[in-house]
Amino acid sequence: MDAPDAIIPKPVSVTKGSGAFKLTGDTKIILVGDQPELASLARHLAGKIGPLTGFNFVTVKGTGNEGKGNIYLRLDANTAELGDEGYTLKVDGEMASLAANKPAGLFRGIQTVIQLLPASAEGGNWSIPAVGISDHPLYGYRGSMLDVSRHFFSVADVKRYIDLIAAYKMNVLHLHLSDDQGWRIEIKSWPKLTEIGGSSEVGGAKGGFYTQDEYRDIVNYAAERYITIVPEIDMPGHTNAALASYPELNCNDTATKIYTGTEVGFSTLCVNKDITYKFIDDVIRELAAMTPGPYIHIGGDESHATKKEDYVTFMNKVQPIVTKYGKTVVGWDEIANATLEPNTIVQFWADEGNSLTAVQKGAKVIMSPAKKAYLDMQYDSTTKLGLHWAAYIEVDSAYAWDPASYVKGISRDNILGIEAPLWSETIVTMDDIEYMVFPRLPGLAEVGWTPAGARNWEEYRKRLATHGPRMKASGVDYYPSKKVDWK
Ligand code: IFG
Repeated sequence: MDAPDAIIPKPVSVTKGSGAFKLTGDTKIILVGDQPELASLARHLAGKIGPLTGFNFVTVKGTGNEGKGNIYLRLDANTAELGDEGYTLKVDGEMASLAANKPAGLFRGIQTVIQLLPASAEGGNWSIPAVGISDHPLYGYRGSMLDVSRHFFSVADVKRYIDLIAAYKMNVLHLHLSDDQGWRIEIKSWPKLTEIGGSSEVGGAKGGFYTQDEYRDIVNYAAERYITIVPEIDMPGHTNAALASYPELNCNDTATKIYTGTEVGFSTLCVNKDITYKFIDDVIRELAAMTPGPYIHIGGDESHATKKEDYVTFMNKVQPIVTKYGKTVVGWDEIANATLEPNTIVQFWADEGNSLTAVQKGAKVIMSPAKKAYLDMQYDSTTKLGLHWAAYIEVDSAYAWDPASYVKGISRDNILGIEAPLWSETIVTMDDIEYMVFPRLPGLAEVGWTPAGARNWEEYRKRLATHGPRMKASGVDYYPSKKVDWK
């Protein structure tokens, strides 16, 4: 299978030409236009194909008429159908030209250019096959979630994860920053949240947390890859780390114990105390101030220790706190039982009824069905890591579904996009992350990018097979599923 046929996510249209554009030590990256983002995009491209080819790609500003032997980056496509993330790529025997409406589109197109080159030096042929591509995503929200609460992961691990999902054109990383076992983000007005709440994790190791500067570093790193960070503070349930940090947050004014197990549904903030909402206001204020993205996720799942009417009261009081700080609320599907603020987004994970309620209330839905998109689900009963309460999810099952017909009554227009969560009860290292996330994530990225009518497992599995060498070249310790004839 040649490179233009093996791109993941599958582009909207690919026309193969004859010949190829040979990269040499003289190949320049020419910036056409004076938008400031062009330089950092060129640095990203050179940073990827320079080490690969051994060439030092010089970047210069130009007019687009510098002739053959160059790679052109331009932001003048002005093609409505490309939207904010679409791009066109034209490669003939003499040059390559990438164009988009917006910088994000050029960044997504650069991922395609990288996939048109061999994955490693063994490939040896530094030519980009002649091709005409026009491409743009189906959904505007295509993400993954890292649970850094059950087990804490370093800034370096999170940055690596960002690199890995950026290669498949994902544009959101949802960070599950708090839960029963750990509070992972510094809140200056409530310092014990990390001093105490960040001091442990599942299994009792030392846990950890991100200082506000480290969080900003992650946000900036993601933004350079046109990935939006969506921070989650789970509430009113999944709050033991906060309840262990501050006695006053508990209805009985007694701090709970640090929890290092993996049970769920036993904790709740004290819904009837004023200090609870002062606490939430302080947390959301500080979090919003360091989060440029539009969303703050307030969790809302598995609040089994909160009376239903108290849960509704709580959610009706908390949503305005988020919108007051200029952010849009996201919540797990149980939040649909509250009165939803006009723009609140509901993330479907398990209860189809909740998600239908959300749609009936006019909310957009993020599709994260646990039976398809939960990356902590074991591949099969022999998988050493992960859980299987929702399903065993092999590579084909994670791919062969359509968000727009998965729940009767939820159609394309109700869907903001898709997200693949990785819960970390059983996930301890970056290797564990890579083993559970790959090779399922590329398929989920395609579910978010490529229309269902253009997708089928038998065709996709052949493309995925050629990405084995790519994952290996990136040092990704992926699960070698038997469903794929790996190259
Ligand atoms: N459900 C819980 C998660 C995690 C997960 C493990 C949601 C929204 C089971 N809530 O998924 O905290 O424990 O698969």
